[in-house]
Amino acid sequence: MLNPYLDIHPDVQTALNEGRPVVALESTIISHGMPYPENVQTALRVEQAVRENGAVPATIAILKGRLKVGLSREEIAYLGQQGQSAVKTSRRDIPFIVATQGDGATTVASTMILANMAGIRIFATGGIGGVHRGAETSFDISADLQELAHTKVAVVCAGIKSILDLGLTLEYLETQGVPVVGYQTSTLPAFYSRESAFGVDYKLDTPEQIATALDAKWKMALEGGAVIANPIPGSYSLPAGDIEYVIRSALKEMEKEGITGKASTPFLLAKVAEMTEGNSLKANIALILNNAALAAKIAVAYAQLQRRR
Ligand code: PSU
Ligand code: MN
Repeated sequence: MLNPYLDIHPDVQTALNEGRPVVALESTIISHGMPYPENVQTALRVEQAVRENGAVPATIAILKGRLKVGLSREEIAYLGQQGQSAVKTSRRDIPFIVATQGDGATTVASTMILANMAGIRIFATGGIGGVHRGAETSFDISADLQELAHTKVAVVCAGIKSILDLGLTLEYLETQGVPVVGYQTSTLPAFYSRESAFGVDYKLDTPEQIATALDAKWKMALEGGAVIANPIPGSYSLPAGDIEYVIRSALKEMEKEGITGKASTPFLLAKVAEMTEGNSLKANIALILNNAALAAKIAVAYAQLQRRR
C-alpha cells in the first residue's frame, strides 16, 4: 500500500529499488542535540561518512507535513537553523505534525518509524533515549525503547549516555526483547566513555556478523530492532569521573528549573555541552561519524545477504 504522506528522496528510492545499502539518520540530533552551526556541518559530514563507506544516506524529518526520507542540503540547513524551536517529534507527535503541515525533527523512535515505512533497516545516530535516572518516581522512559521493541530497524549508537540509568535501560531492553550488541567490545560503551560497569548481550567483531544476526532475526519474522553499541574512538573519549560530576550538576539544575517530559533530554544535552566547554561536542561529533561509518558497513553486508536470497 502506498503511504500518501511519505516522500522518499529519488537517490534513496533508486538505491532501495536496486537493493543497494541505505542508512537512515535522525534529525533531532541536528535540531536539539548540537548547537548551530556545528549541527549542520556535522549532519553533512555524517552523510559523507555514509557515502564513503558504500551506502546512501537518508536523513529523516517531517517538513511541511510531509514525511521526508532523505533531505537536501538546504533542508538540513533549515532544520539546523531552527534548532530548539523545531518540534521534537516522537511516535505520538507524527500525525499531529502531519495534520497541521508543520515541521518536525525526528527522534530515534520516529526516525525508526519513517525508516521502516521506506524499507530502510539500518540507522545511525549518536545516543538513544533510555530510562532516566530517577525513573522510579518520574516514570521517564524514552519512547525510543518501545520502538526498538516493535520496529524492524537496527540502531547504531555509542552505547547508553550516562545522563540515563544504564542498568535500568538494559533491564528494560531485556524485558522488551531488544538485543544489545557490542561492536568489538563486551562492555557497554557509555557514549563519552568507551566503557562502563555493564556488559552487552553479544560481542560481535565484524559488520558481516552483525548483518547476519539481523538477517536471521528478520527472516524468521521476529519483530523489533537491535541496539548496536559502537565505542567512541579512543582519542576522543572523556574521563567517566569528569562526566559524572557534570551530569549530576545538570540533573540538579533540571530539578530546580522544574524541567520534565520531552524537554529533559535536550536540556541535559545542552547543559553537559555548556559545562564541558565544547569538549563533549567534539566527542559527540567524533562518535557520530564513527557510528555512520559502521552503520554503512553493516548496511553493505546486509544488502549483500538480501541479494543472495
Ligand atoms: N541522546 C543524545 N543525543 C540526542 C538524543 C539523545 O546523546 O540528540 C535525542 C535523540 O533524538 C533521542 C532523543 O531519540 O534525544 C530522546 O529523547 P527522549 O529522552 O525525550 O525520548
Ligand atoms: Mn522522556
